[in-house]
Amino acid sequence: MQSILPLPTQPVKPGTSTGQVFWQADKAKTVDSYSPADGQLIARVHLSTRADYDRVVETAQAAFAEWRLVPAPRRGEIVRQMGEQFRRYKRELGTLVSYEMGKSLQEGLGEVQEIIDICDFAVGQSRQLYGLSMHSERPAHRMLEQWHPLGVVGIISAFNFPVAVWSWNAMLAWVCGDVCIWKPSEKTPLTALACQQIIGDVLRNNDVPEGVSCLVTGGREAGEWLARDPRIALVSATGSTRMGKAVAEAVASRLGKSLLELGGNNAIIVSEHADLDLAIPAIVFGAVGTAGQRCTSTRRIIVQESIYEDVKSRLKNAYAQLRIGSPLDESFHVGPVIDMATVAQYQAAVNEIREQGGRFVVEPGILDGLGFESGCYVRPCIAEAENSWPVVQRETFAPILYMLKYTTLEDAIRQQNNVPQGLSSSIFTLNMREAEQFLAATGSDCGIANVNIGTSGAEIGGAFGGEKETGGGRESGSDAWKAYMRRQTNTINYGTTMPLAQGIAFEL
Ligand code: UN1
Repeated sequence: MQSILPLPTQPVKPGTSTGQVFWQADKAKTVDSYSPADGQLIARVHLSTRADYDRVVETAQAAFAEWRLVPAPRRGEIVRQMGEQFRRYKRELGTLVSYEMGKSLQEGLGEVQEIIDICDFAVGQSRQLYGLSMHSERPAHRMLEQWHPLGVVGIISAFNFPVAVWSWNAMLAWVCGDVCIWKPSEKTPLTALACQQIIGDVLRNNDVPEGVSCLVTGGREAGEWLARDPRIALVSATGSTRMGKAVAEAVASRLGKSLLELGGNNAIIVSEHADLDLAIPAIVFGAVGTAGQRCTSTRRIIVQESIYEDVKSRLKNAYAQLRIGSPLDESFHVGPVIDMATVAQYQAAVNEIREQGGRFVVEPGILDGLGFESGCYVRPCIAEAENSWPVVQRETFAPILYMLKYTTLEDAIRQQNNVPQGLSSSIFTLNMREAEQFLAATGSDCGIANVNIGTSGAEIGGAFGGEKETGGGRESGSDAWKAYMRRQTNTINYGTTMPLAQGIAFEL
């Protein structure tokens, strides 16, 4: 399997993308990347030291002073060229994502497609960094708002979307005039380095200042450097709620800005008016895609009691057809989870479900033997459960689907909302009243609410993120770009008098 890609044989250095600045990375310490597909060590990446980090930030700050002067459409043109590079290397990068992270090759390619899509989006956005203009209450005055570049943006990304989530942040931040320091997950450092290489030529060819795109490697500590550092104007963090709370607290204590995209506990409501031919494949892909490790993965289905048994037997049939195996072999539907720690979490959740009295509709299990040597392959399973159980209330990043029952739609919506997280949700119904109730202010409380499609696989054009413990941030499309800029309100007096607002008289 190692021959699929030309993987580095020597430890790789993090740093800036054009390679002009090399960090004195700690040669004694490396971030080791193992493929969950076959358990092999596929790369050693030097760990950034605090001194490296400081050099990165200084270089980034100097780059910001220049980059913010480049006209936004010109910055967009550079991002357009990056999109071309990702088109060129889609197969190679998608394969590496699949190999390093474990998601199926199709999903690895899909992830690179998300990068290409956000590049295209950001190019258009570069000519649409619009501010409003207002009518002043004073005569011969004009009011408007402008959006200016913000500064250095720190991007903390998770293993499950090792490259796409970075691009949602970075491509927008760049057209907005910011510079980026990326700290990828320590579980997937190689895909991050590959991205830096892929855009390196574009940065060099366009004489982009060194430091516009930086990479630091490390775990929790490196994340804390970014969160605590007042030189980082915005910290955009994707990952667990626990991580997000720590980042939010550190950033808030210095009154910095954070953009959080944290855990989900996403449900699909299946009404008696659903078209089950649509619902079943959506549920299965949502629950087992990326081996249940998307923040948008379907974790719960809430099924109307009159069709509950029918849905159960259809899901049993569908799960029986699932083929588990190497993510790089396209005949398999489900690849491994990221590592043994995740397997342990899966097992702990399975035990807890049994202790609570949950019944498995599709049995769990850990696979071993030929093809499963990494120990990271688990069986997607379905358990009949209660929404209130602690195990159902928390996000287990594994392919475990909970089946819940409802009588009235109000009850279904109550169950759907009754979890700490608020990322994605959907309803399957052909009844227009039910669909609208679900989307109403009294309906789903999530950042994403869909009708007749699943919870995962959001397009980049919409604002992506969620409420409650999901963190409230919005990335990607719509007006998410505003988080990467600072807003300035301007009032201009072009008259010959000095009237005060609110009608205040102040005569000298
Ligand atoms: C994530 O899991 O952090 O909506 C992002 C989806 C993908 C992105 C998921 N487009 O499933």
